[in-house]
Amino acid sequence: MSDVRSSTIDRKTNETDINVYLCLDSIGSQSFDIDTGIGFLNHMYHALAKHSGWSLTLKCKGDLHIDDHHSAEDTAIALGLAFKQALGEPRGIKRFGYAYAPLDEALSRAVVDISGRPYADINLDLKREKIGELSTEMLPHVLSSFATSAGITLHVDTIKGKNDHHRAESAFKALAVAIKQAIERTGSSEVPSTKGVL
Ligand SMILES: [Mn+2]
Repeated sequence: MSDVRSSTIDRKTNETDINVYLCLDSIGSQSFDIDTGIGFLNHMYHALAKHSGWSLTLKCKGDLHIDDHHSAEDTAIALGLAFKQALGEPRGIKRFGYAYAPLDEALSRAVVDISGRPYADINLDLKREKIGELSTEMLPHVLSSFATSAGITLHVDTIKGKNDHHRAESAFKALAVAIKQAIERTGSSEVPSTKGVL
């Protein structure tokens, strides 16, 4: 069980051209090369990767001349696919993870189940129209797109916070810490389900 879990995804459509390299087992040797074309989204993916213990390369050439929608959505889909592929059959992992993460006055909670059942309930309650060049409406959409393509159940709630940058960042950090816990190896090779399959 010492092998490193990693994946590469290339996803090209008429709207975006995306390359992802993800390594789930990078604590102590993490590297990041994240360029979605949207600064605040880079910041969120960087926070997610850093606090999950991942190494992440994520490059997107998208149709930002239209708006930020396709680039934000498609990078989340590609990252979810990379996550699912890197994890492979979910044997010998904790499966469940939950965490709270603060950022100054903001506080978020994330609960994940590496269930094979795509479901997301995301409540960030952001007030601003945009943070940097990212429409705030894309932040819950990014998290739910990630959960759907990763095939995980995800609940994220921002509980407190006055500053939308802080609210969003605390949500991604909480998700990161929850995921780090859920994908942690137990040392067994068992599938963590009463069904025997996930
Ligand atoms: Mn920040």
